Amino acid sequence: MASEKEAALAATPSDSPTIFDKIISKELPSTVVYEDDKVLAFRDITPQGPVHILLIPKVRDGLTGLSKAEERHIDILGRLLYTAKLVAKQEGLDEGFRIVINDGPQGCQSVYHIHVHLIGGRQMNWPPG
Ligand code: DGP
Repeated sequence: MASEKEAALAATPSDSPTIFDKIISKELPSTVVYEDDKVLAFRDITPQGPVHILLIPKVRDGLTGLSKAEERHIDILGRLLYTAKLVAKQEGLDEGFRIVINDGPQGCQSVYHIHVHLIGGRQMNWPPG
């Protein structure tokens, strides 16, 4: 399997449907840890820590990545971050966690449906790679 970096460099930034649409529709199985009418949170298939969860808006509405955010997305962006905090608590990440939003090829984004990575359960390093 390609590395995350290779996958990101191979991905074409676009507004086309992504694998996450199939996860939202449940056509593709995933381990869902939180769901409401706006947000879906599920375990990442290539975890970078004991806990690695992706939080996505159920409706993408042009938000392929953070760099495409417009004023109408402010509510969903806030909701994604607030939900990440709720899920971190639910996962018992009381000692801390890392939130990541990769954007574009240099940011190592491979799926063009905005997503928040919630990673925890181990000591993080800084700076990131
Ligand atoms: P990014 O590189 O920031 O675009 O992150 C995309 C993430 O999506 C990456 O960590 C792997 C994850 N991913 C890709 N395909 C699937 C899938 O089919 N199921 C799940 N659960 N995660 C996936």
